[in-house]
Amino acid sequence: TRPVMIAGAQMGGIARNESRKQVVARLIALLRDAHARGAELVVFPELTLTTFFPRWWMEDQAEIDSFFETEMPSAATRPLFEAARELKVGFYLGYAELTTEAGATRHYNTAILVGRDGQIVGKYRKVHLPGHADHRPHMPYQHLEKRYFDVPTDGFGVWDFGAGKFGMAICNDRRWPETYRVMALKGAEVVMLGYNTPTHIPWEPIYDHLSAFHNHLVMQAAGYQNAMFVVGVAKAGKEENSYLLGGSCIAAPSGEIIALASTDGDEVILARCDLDLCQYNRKALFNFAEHRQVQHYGVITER
Ligand code: CDT
Repeated sequence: TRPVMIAGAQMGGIARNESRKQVVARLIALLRDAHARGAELVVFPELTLTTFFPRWWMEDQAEIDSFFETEMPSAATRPLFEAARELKVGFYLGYAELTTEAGATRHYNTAILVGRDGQIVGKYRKVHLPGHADHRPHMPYQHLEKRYFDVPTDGFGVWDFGAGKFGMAICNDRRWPETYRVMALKGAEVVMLGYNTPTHIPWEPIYDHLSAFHNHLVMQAAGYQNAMFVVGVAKAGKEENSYLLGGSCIAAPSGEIIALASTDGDEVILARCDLDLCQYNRKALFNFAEHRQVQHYGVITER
């Protein structure tokens, strides 16, 4: 067996005026709680360091950029990295990244994997950016990921953590089967993802009553169909004028949920994930090399 103790650190809402320092103190408390329960790795949500700012239309670039990090670790986040190293616990952290590439400014919705030594192991930038880029003042709040973030050129990666292979995704990515399959084909045994999902989608309310169902449906199906663990962690509960879905969970290669949050606030969930289960399934029903018929899949990569 290859057990890894994986925790999800769900977070309650983060107020717009909450400082990075205040948020990092919450993250460290969750990290310590998870460590006390035996966690080796803690998954935090998407955009963990601030409120979910794409809900507001902003025109002042300095105001927009105030929600982004230009370095990681920064002065504010270094205590989290130090706590990780002290406790020997790795973590996944979502944040807004402001960077420069070949002289051009880029804004990404980013997640990093930090090893048990407190060093960054890998970085992933959100591929599927949902919402809209235009101002919709008639709605109670916006979802302006298409305005504030760039689609990256780098896609889905897989990194070693302990004895296993780990991939990262972010929120809306979890609804797309390609996300998991690409990483599974690269060997991922665990996909970690954070999310901020309003329970009411103002421009598309037809599925509001099914948001919790769809959240688990996609992650459980992905775990089963790709013979992997899926760790989905919410920023949950009331956040400013929006209500965010909770339901943080760990889905196993069987498709079963083996850890589940029961609140919509700061809460640690934990499961012992035996990564050998992934290899077992991949030698049987989901033996990709033996059973996939790629000659029939071409349309998936066409525009
Ligand atoms: N953050 C994020 O990607 N949220 C979306 C909300 C629905 S589309 C506006 C999600 O897929 O959960």
